[in-house]
Amino acid sequence: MAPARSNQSRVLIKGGKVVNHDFAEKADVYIEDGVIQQVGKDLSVPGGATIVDATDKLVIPGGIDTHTHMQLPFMGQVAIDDFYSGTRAAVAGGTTMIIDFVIPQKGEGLLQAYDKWRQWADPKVCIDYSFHVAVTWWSEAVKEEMETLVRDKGVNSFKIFMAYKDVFQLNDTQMIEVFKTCKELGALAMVHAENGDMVAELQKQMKSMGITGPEGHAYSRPEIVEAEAVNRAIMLSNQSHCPLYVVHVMSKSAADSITLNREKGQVVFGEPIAASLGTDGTNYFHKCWAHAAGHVLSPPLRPDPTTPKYLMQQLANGNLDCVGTDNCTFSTEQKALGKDDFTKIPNGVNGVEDRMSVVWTKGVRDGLIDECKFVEVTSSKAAKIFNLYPKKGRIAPGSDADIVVWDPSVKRVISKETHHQAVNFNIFEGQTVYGKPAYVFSQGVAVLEDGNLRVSQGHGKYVSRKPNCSHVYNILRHREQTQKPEAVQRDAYSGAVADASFSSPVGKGANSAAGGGGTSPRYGGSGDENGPGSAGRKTGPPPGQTDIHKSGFRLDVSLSRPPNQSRQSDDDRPIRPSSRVNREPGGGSSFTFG
Ligand code: URQ
Ligand code: ZN
Ligand code: ZN
Repeated sequence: MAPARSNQSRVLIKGGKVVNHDFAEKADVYIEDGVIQQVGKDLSVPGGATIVDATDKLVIPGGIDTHTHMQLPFMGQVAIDDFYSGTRAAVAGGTTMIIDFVIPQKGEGLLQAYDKWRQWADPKVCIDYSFHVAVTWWSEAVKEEMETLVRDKGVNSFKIFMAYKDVFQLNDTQMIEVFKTCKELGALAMVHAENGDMVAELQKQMKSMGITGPEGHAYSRPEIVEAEAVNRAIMLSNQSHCPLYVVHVMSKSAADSITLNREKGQVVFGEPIAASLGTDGTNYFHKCWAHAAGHVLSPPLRPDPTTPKYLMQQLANGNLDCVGTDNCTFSTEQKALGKDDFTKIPNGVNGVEDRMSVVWTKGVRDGLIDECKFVEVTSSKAAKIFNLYPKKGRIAPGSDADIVVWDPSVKRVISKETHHQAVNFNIFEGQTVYGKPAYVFSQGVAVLEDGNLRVSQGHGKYVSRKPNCSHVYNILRHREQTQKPEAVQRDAYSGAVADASFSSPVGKGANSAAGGGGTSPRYGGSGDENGPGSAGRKTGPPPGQTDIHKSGFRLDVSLSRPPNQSRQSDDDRPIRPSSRVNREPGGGSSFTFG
């Protein structure tokens, strides 16, 4: 006998305007057992359904926050918003799913870390959630665990840190291994893009200059340090045929790097966050230490006050994709661990509660995006990129009943005094924002009713995500087939070959820039001035060859006419390379000798 269905599981949302990323229409929505059953006008529904009046409101897919760190152990502290307070605050702001991060310590098993994070989250979450997994070290064991996570745990996204030197940071060689593995598994690679070595150097410089306040955080991580890493990560991933998702895009330069690479056909997605859309880095120069430190996250907010609008414009025109928050909150007391040294201020800020209102205010109300684009950047695009669509991110029959009845007319002033987060600071303090949820449904259950929270711990479920997301991989797979490099079939070279033992007559000192030990044979050196073939020989060319160094011509390989070639009138003159510069695809250049 099927259990009696409570009328709670049957809800009819009437009189609203349904807004999806691609279309908006006046329509009613009927939910039963956690799934959207019907969308349309004059619906015929079973008796006993709960009626929700959505007149003058929008009925939108629940927000998806692609980037949170609830109760993250980091920099000697644990983020103060945990999986309960953090997801409760998410509901208050209209978000019905978060994708958080499992971040193993270097050397810690990825599966062990995954299990630990599941144990933290499952009993507490108020809404559905999923996990990205960070790769903070590399070995064959890590590769094997990535395979297991994709096959058995529903993970389809892995994050690399290019910053936090000696803590989470990977080098290029390790990054390439992760990208290759992601590609083999059909998983999306994500990156925290900052040049961590340059950050470490600039941090030292700032402290040597006596700059210990939060302004030092901004000075030590300028935009170029973010943009360089974005460009490098895109090159490394796409050369590995792996798609890339750049988390927390914080600057114009980083956004421009993504745009430029996308125009060249690279597969890269960009995620601005509520913080970079809603405020800026002038706060690091505030006279109140707690205020300035409360804005410390990495990459930092940018002192250029036009950055938020610029990033919103990139969302509007599709150069950037979806909005996360990087919600990783530390109280003022926790931030005060860095009161004398900015490098010790735990990095992270709030956002999970205010994300949707910030995007509505700075985007829709300010005329940069419309309501469909609002749905796209706060929900649908994230669902597509992380292979959740249309289960999540759409109001349509068969989709999960994760629904928000959005009131666009409401106005409020953001404050730590009234927000639902556990943290005692809010980076949007005092800002007037528009738009707020009147009702929120999670799995068809009302978790916010008439503005009142009705959440319960553990209600949320972990959502598995399959690999090989077509939205992410189709073009790369297609390109790999259609643009496969092929060896050129040619007759074997039959001419003379240079004397491999020839050692460059260049003096010892000239090689120090090559990192010591002389130059490699490939570049005309012997790898060591006393390398093979040079024993007992005075410097200079082998017998019968022109001493090119006397003539002022420099070649990095020795050229000689094939022995069978007859002498020519200009034989006593040095051989001048006829050089032609070929522009390689991608803008490099190479010399070929004619
Ligand atoms: O870097 C991150 O994404 C984590 C550690 C949160 N902190 C931050 O400053 N962004
Ligand atoms: Zn990060
Ligand atoms: Zn993060």
